[in-house]
Order: sequence, then structure tokens, then C-alpha cells
Amino acid sequence: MATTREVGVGDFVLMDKIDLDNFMENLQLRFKNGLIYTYIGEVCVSVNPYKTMNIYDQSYVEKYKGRELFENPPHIFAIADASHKVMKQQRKDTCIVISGESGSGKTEASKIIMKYIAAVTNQEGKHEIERVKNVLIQSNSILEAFGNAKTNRNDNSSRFGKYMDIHFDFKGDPIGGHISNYLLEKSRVTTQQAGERNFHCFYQLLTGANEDLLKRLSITRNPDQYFFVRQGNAAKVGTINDKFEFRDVTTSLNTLQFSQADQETLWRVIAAILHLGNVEFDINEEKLEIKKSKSVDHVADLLQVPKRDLETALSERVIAARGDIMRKEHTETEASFGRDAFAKAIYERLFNWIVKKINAAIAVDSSNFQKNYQSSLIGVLDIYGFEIFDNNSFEQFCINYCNEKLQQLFIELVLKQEQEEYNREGIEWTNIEYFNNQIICDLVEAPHKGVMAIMDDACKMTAEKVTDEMLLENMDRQLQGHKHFMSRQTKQSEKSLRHKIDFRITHYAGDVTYCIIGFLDKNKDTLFQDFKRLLYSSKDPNLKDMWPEGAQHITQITKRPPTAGTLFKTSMQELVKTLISKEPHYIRCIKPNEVKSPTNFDYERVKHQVSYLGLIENVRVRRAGFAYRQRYDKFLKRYKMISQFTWPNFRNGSDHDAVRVLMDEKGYADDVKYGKTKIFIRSPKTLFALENARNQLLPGIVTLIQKTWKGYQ
Ligand code: AD9
Ligand code: MG
Repeated sequence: MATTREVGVGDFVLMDKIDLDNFMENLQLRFKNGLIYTYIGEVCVSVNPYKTMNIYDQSYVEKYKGRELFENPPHIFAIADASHKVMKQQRKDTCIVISGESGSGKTEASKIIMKYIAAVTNQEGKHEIERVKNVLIQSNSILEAFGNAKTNRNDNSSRFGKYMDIHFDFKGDPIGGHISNYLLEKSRVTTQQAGERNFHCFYQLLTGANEDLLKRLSITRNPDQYFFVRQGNAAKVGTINDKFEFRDVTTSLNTLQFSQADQETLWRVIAAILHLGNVEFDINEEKLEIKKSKSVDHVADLLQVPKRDLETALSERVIAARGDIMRKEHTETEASFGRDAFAKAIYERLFNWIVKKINAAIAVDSSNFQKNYQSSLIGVLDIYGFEIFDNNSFEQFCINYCNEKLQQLFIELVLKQEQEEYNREGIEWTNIEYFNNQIICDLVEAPHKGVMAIMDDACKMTAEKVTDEMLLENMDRQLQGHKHFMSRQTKQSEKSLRHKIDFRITHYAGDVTYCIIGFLDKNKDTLFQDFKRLLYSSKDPNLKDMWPEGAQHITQITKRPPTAGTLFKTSMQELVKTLISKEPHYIRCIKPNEVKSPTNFDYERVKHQVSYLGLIENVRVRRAGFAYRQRYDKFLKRYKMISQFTWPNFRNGSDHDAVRVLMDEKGYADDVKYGKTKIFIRSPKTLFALENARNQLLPGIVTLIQKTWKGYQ
């Protein structure tokens, strides 16, 4: 058996000395020994192994099933089990929050959790529950096909945020679920950086579709033919088998009750986008002309809209001004902008439609489960990780803000509330310092003076003359002097900011320089009304359904829709509210290197992540803290049976006194502290021993109750 000297400790709390160097030494030692999971109490730190690990098969499932965290070596299964156990035994909603930067292993972790839950439930093999499990798991391949893409950080990068609730019946078996999706990075539909791809589904279709389907969609296999998928020059990816994935997605679509007609709609929209990317414009004798009219023919056919209407929507827009309706021809730039906005919008709607259909397939079917079954749930959050690219735009800004919010949640729940509770309960405690990123969240989201608000103000101005540069000037003025915002107005920035169009935010995870160009358009997220009406006129009922607002007459549209930034901000605030209402479990993912190597442990890169994730502070709070706390009355109710002094009732004082007598009798006095309303237990082992003692007595008590019950019958 290997010693801890050789493989490190399984819980950072057990380190001799708690500092960054020791933490790193332990983490590195474990990684080198193929041990990718380590705990900080109940938080699981996971290092991406970048290789297939044989630690997820049935034998591992058996090993972790129903066990306590400290009974087995650290594993993500144990966290999934803990979450499931709390949900099942205490009927409490729980959630598993998976965080870490792009490529650190969040999505893989979420899939492993889902598979574990599927493996440990439905022991009776009920048909309906098997179906639900199957559907939950297969929804992944569809969502990844349409929501993931190869980036320069990760070959399978999530380009949308996903929060999935899994509902369970009273036995702890899954009976359905619900997916919430957050801001899809739709700019990728029309633009990709060098080395990156569009969403996987485009390449899956081109590689995997049979000849017949290709013909129906009027496309050829060669991605180089289509501007929207060739810009990154990375159509082939070594780690991805698009052909296989296409088959897999088709199977999943069938399982999830996407009819043949639904699947036709789906691929027709994808093909229409491919053709749309080849539509170009020209100005001839001061008139806008559409080049490549063949591509327009295909788009019209595929979207099942009249070709003439499509041409009109691509080249002009209808404006309502004080009751008058006018047509205004696009400039070449406006036409290209309109075409791209159109492509992005139909993709985004398609994605939302897919999620809606998946949700319909996984919804709890009340006809199968009695209404009075009280269901509880586990929420699994897998969202895009913090990212820094060479060029960072509005999307990175939103993604990184989202990561700030999750870090804030972690701070709130793990660092702040914990310490506040000790203070409140009068437990002796030395406060542990940590960096609170609330200041950065405020910088982004504060009403009136945050970046989002300043951006919205600029979008509200009707004059089309407001430019990105003017927005930046405004931000510079209003945020000047903010510790986490670097503008061109501050002296030091003149040297370090490359361009006049950049600004920098010091995020909790590092400095990110954003280029302002495109922020206004992306925030406004304008799609000319004409396109909406066009799609509403489609003969394809699915497409028509996706665009209900196309039914509105131009003069009816008065209200400006909320901006993309505001929608995202609101959805993030809602998400945090949802998570905070549940008992959280954490997986903190770490990326060991930038080159996807299974052996390379990039010490500095990892150290940076450990620091900004606040893991050392987490260990300190944990070590000084208590594994378990419970109100005296509840504690007594659960354990009074194990002490002769408290069973069946304690008559010599308060619940507090009773708990003290019980713990003294059992010899745990040294491991506990007594707060004003709660008992605090330091070691999980004590709790385990209490549970054991209770379990041993339980059969006797159950028999006693059964006998008494029979007596009444
Ligand atoms: V992003 O924020 O969506 O860009 P993630 O989700 O954090 O990112 P992901 O789970 O996609 O990262 O992991 C990246 C790659 O690392 C995967 O495609 C796998 O090749 C690899 N990986 C991650 N976790 C594991 C694992 N437990 N076992 C084996 C893994 N490989
Ligand atoms: Mg991911």
C-alpha cells in the first residue's frame, strides 16, 4: 500500500501545514500518481487527466454507492452519492456546482455524475424510469452537437450554459428533468477565429449525412465550400469523429421523440445557414445587388419561404415612422449585417427550440407518477469556463461575468456564511481573509454605473451615430479610477493597452483585455423585423412556431426588447437565486496544462488556478471549522435513542443540555462545540459513529413499532 508520502493526502485538510506550496506539492504528487480527485472536506478538487481513466466502471459504482465520503478514496462518485443521499434522506433539493476554466473538465464531470446517478437508481428496473434515465443521458449528445464547438482552449468547448434539474421520486429514482440554457455564443455561427470551428453540428452534417440527405439539402461534403464553416481552417479535429457523432445524434434525436419532420427542419435550418454564408452583396449603379443568387434559392427552399420575400428582406427594411410605413434599401454593410444577424438568429431559435423539445421529452409525466409523490431534485450546473483569448469580445465578457457570479456564490456559501455562522453562534473563531470578488460583480452589473448599464444607456440612444468608441469613452469617464477597470484615461494603460479600442478588467481569475468593437451591436442584438415576418410565413410549421412575433404588424411594434446583456444579467441573477436555495456540492476543476497533455503538470498555471479559486482559504476555513452542525432539537430527535439518558425523553433540562449529556456519555466531548442554537461537530467520523449506533438500534425499534401497529389493526 502506497504511503501518503508517495501519493499525497486525499483531503487537503489533512496537510501538515496549510499554504500554497504544500497544496501544490500535494496536488502535483497526486496527479503524477494518477489520482485526479482530492477533497477539501466535502468539496472535490478535480484535475483534468487528459486521458481515459478506468475509474468509472460498475466496480467503482458499487464501491461508492451509499457510502460516506471518507470511507473511500476521493472520487467524483462520492460527491454525486452525497448529493443523492441528502436529497433522498432529507428530502432536500441539492445542487452540484461544477466550476473551473475552459477545458478543465466540467462537462466531462457533469456527464460522469449523470451516469453515476443512472447507475445507482431504479434497482427494480422499472420501464418508465429506465426511459427517463436514457433520455436524460442522450440529451447530452444533442446539446453538445448544437451547443459545443472546438475553440483554441478546448476541442469540445461548451458555448452555452447549462443547468439541469433532475427530479426524483420518494425512492430516489429519477422521474424527469428540466434544462435551462444560458446565452449561446451565436456569433460563432458567422465568425470563427483561426484554429476554431463553428458548432459541431455543421461538420457532423457534412461528414455524416448520407448522399440522399445531402441532395435534399443541396449541399456538398466539402466544408471549404461554405464561408461560415471554413474561416478557422480547422474543419478536421483529431479528437473528434464527426461521422460517428452524426449517427449518435440521430439516434438520440429518435430517442427524444424528434419526429422525422422535426429532424428535417433541424437539418434544413443548418443547411440554410451554410448557404446563407455564401450570399454576398454588391453595389451596382448605386443599387444593392445580391450576388450568388443560387445560394439565395437554396435558402428560400430550405426555409420554405418565397424567394422574392427573402431577397427583399435581405436587401431592404420596412420602417414605421409616426404611423407611416417606408421601405429603406440597405447599404452593403447593412445588408451583410442583416444577413449575419439572420443566420445567428435562426440558429439561436433553433437551439432554443431543441432545448424546448428535449424538455418536453424529459418533463415529469404526472400520469406515470402519482401527483402526491413529493419529488425532490438535484441540479447540475455545467457552464462555460472562464476564458481569455487573443481577441476577447462581448461573449467573453458575459462568460467571464458568469464565472464571477459563480465564484461569488462559492465565497458566499463556503467562505462567508460559514464564518458568519460561527460568529453568530458564539463559537470561538479567528476570521480568515479571502478576496471577495463582489467588487467585480458590481463593476459589471451595478444599476446605473456598472458596465452593463452604461452599455444599455448607449443602446437606448436612438441616433445611429453612437459608436463603440463613444461607448468606451463613456465607460472610461464613468469607471475611471475603479480598481478593477483599466481605461485609456489612466496613465498606466497608455503603455499596456494595445489599442485605443481596448479596455481591461481585472477579473478574479486574471486580467482580460476586451476589444470594444461590436459590443453595441451584440448588446442590441437587432434583427430586422422583416426577417421575423418572413420566417413566420414559412410553410414549415416548426419554423413558423419558432417565430411567433412575426405575426405582429410593423405598426404594433413599439417596445424595444431588452438588450442581450440585460437578459444575461437577469438570467445569471435568477440562476444564483436557484442555486442558493439548494444544498450545494462543489466540484472545482483544474486544467493541468495548455497542451492537453496527460503528463504535463504546468506548475505555474495550476498555482494560478488554485490561488484564484480560493482553494487555500477553503482549506483554512474547513480545517478550522466543523464538518457538521445541527439544531439541538433536530439533533436530539435523531439520536436520542442511543443514550440511556435521553431515550425516550430527557427531563433534566433543555435540548441543549440533553445533547451535551448524550455526547459526554458517548465520549465525543472533545470533538464538539456548543453554539447558541446548534451543536457543531468537527470530524465526520463522529457523525458516522453516531449514525452507526443509531442504525444498529433501528431494526429493533422498527420491529417494536411494527408490533405496536399490528396491535392496532
Ligand atoms: V469549457 O468551459 O466547456 O470550454 P470544460 O467543460 O471544463 O471546458 P471538458 O469537460 O470539455 O472541459 O474537458 C475537456 C477535455 O478534457 C475533454 O474533452 C476530455 O478530452 C478531457 N477530460 C476532461 N475530464 C476528463 C476525465 N475525467 N477523463 C478523461 C477528461 N478525460
Ligand atoms: Mg464544457
